[in-house]
Amino acid sequence: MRRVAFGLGANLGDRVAALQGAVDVLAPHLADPAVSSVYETAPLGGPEQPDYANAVLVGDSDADPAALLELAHEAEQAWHRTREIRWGPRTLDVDLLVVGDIVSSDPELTLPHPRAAERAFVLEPWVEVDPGATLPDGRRVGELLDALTVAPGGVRRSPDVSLHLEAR
Ligand code: A4P
Ligand code: MG
Repeated sequence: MRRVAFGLGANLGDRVAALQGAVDVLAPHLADPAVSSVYETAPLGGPEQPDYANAVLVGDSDADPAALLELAHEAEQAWHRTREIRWGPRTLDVDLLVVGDIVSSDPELTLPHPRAAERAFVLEPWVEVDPGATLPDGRRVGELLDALTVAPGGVRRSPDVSLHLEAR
């Protein structure tokens, strides 16, 4: 079994429902799944756009990376994700952050996710749900987060909403 982490993001429509929809598609394929709190985050890059809701889902899996990416795309399609503007607003974005210690530079599936290590909206929920998480090169997610300069209020935990895992 390999440790798998998915980054979830939404900034259009019912954002929490979209994140929950992704968890509903992905978590049944993971052993011992766990999901972070929901975070309210300032948009990074792209055009002017609304704040995102972000979360991270982790678990263990034997599935190969291509099958996990396929699941991520399935979850996005369930929310009618359209890809028009790179880094633009989206109803649901599901990124594969790591698949164990697999490293790949394939543009169709780059592992670990090339921008995960520099994004507080990924690292903060990730360290919450999996405090010991590391990248394949051994760097700890918590250390990467400590090394970032995050704009005050850029990533805020939303105490009033939470995602849930289906009873398995
Ligand atoms: N792809 C390659 N590697 C991966 C991977 N590890 N996981 C390929 C997922 N997909 C991967 O993705 C384009 C192609 O990347 C896919 O076909 C897949 O084969 P996409 O999701 O269609 O494009 P995108 O999301 O618009 O671009 P990209 O570069 O993935 O953007 P990011 O890096 O996901 O950033 N600000 C805040 N606060 N919160 C956010 O969640 N998200 C983005 C999107 C920008 N700003 C944000 C947030
Ligand atoms: Mg993406």
